[in-house]
Amino acid sequence: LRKGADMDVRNGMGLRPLGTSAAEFEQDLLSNLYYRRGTTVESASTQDAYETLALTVRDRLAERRVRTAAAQYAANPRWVYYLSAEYLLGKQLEQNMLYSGTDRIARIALRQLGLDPDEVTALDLEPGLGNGGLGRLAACLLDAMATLDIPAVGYGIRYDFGIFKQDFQDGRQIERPDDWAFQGNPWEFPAPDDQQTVFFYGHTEKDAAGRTLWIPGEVVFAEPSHMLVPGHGTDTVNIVRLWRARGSHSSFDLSRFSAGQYAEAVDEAVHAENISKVLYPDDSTESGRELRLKQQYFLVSSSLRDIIRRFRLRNSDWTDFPKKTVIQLNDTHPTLAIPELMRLLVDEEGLSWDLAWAITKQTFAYTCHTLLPEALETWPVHMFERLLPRHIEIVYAINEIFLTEVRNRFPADLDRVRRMSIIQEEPERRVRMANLAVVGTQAVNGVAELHSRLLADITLRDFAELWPEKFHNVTNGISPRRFVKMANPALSDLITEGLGGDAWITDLDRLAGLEPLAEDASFRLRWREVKQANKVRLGLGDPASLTDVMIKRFHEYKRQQLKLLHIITQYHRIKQNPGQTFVPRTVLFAGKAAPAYHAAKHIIRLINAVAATIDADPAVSPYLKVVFPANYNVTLSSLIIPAADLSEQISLAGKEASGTGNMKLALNGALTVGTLDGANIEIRDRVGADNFFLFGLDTPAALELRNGGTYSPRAYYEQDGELRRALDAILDGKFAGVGREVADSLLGWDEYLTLADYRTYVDAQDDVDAAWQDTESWTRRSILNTARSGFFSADRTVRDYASEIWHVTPVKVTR
Ligand code: HBZ
Repeated sequence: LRKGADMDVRNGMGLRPLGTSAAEFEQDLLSNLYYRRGTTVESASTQDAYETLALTVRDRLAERRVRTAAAQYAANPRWVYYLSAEYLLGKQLEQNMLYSGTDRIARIALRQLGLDPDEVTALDLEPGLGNGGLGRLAACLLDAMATLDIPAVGYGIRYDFGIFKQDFQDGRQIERPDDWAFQGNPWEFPAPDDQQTVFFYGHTEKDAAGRTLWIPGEVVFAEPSHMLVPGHGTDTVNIVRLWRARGSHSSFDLSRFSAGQYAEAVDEAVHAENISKVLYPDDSTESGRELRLKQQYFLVSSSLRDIIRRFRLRNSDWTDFPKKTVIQLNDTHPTLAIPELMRLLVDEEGLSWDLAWAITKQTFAYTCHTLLPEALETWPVHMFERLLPRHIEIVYAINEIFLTEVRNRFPADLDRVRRMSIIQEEPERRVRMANLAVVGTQAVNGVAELHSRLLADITLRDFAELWPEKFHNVTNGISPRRFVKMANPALSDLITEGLGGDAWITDLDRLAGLEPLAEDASFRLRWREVKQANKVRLGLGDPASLTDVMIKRFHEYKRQQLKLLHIITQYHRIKQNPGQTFVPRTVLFAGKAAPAYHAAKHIIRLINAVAATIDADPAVSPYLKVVFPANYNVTLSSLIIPAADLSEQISLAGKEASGTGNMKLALNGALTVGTLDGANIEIRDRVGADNFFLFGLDTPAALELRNGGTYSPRAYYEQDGELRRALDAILDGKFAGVGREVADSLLGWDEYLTLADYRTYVDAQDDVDAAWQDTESWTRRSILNTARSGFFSADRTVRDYASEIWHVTPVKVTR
């Protein structure tokens, strides 16, 4: 195919354009069923029907994809390459029907063929290739980049097993493998021609000319495939390219084969394929695993070779590389890209070290997603040098130049040099990936205002003192397509009606136009009706009860245990006051704990035990219900978020980098009860303090209390009768004898100051109950939450990256 042909490629190739009517769609379904699945409608299984539907929808985006590739190639623009070990893309079918405008005709066509659209679409699975917020953010940013016509490619790993499936057995979390692509994945385009080779292990040597050679000990192939990333309301269709590990042919051991050891002969190939076998659950106990480091290098090496291949299609001068390329590192997981680009430029391309270093630093940018010091990735030097013997030399060389700069700026400040070194010396030599990421990039950003400030003031303070201009804030955002339009169609229709058009879907600030409607009683009534219908859709029972949701990964800093203490307090109040009425609440938890995170798993088990106790108590259950559906994922979030009245964002101030669930819930009209943490602060600033239930210590107060050395959780326990009662109930085994570990940990050390925030939290919840009783006022506040949350669109986030960090401009795809 001639590159750069800027025309309707189908016509140019004599292909028939795909029709936009239901009848034409039906014809294409039949044709795909026959030619792609080799069957007919009479004998097709539901799986056949599903795959055929997927292909027929996909075909309708293919032409836009071809035109996008041609237009982007012709423009030879500056590209954004997003490197991320995780993507939580969510189900593809519904998205691609929406983005290709085929939702309605596809359903009609299926029915015409005697197929049940709901049964067929139910087979679409979610690729769970990520853990939580970081992975979903990557997907939201790709969506926004395509919507804004930014030439971009996402790079990631095609894990055979995504994030584990969560089940409960006797209230305990158990994990099952997520074999998501077992039946095949119809959304994927294989691209075997672009296969890359990745090396590991071995040693280095100097050749006669003094150049360093890496003699690797293992060779693995990286096989790419991609999924489409369509923009909304534009013709741009970008891609996310995912790599899968394949054993090399040379690893087929012929001598063993000849010796009759047939299966053993492929051992090495099988071993190599483990690299992309499974997504690591976010868990500090995994951080020593060599296979994880191998995964990271596998992603980085194959992606960089692909980026360079693409650069060379239109360019030849290396000094142009940073002009045409910006590589965004999604956390430290892809930070090996920095020494890898140095290696490629110096060892393979023969550039001078200085030129290579200048190019490298200009090319990369780094996004940090944490504040927890223990979450900053480090790797043992001995493991690093065994796996990547050339890269450790390059890291040492980078470190030497860097530390010279530090010494020059801060003479005689040995402690600073020790803190900033890319190599940690004590208690064990380790490579500090965040330090490497800051040193090797032109921009570093946090993901909410507070987070970016704390990065510069605390976590990365030494670096911000050295290079203040490097530090930025880009507040996270979410896709309004996925989390409003698709997740909440009823609310979307009402908004569109209220605003007199659907331009808000790609211009979320227009939601401000809803403000006057908050004063319109009939609009408020319809707003409530939508919320109620969403509760019914979720299947929670009484839609009049206040739906209180806490949906996120389980972590002690997020403080699900604080919510639990409030629930137990409310349980006691109801038990103690028979005959009194209470605001009926349904509390919904959802989320996974890392498999080896025992403290988080104890909290899960206790929630399930409390839920059962309440459920079995007829005096309490009319007013309080706790539900905990298993296996939280993007699909489940899309059902829960539109039904929520109250959003729990109760992390200890200074711990949650941003949060994005908080944004999704506010946009869908939930009011927040929250601390001054992460993006909660920006949400409250925008929706207004009257429409947000604030409680708890702020960051300076939390730091002071924690670091003051005098914090005594037991003192709070002794002073507060309701708190004591709640903890005693757990200690006394009132909830099936479960959860003593949780109470012990809170009374012993309480790392995240749960007991210190208990009283203001319970008081804030009393304010919530009071506010809920004024239905009209609550609805007004709900509407204002939506109307004032347009800022949290991922489109705004991407515009911020584009202007502040990437310096890229759109490439419009025309017909
Ligand atoms: O990234 C989250 C932050 O906790 C959250 O505050 C923020 O909104 C979000 C997007 O910026 N971080 C994660 O989700 N982190 C991970 O999932 C993770 C995965 C693998 C790891 C470490 C962390 O090894």
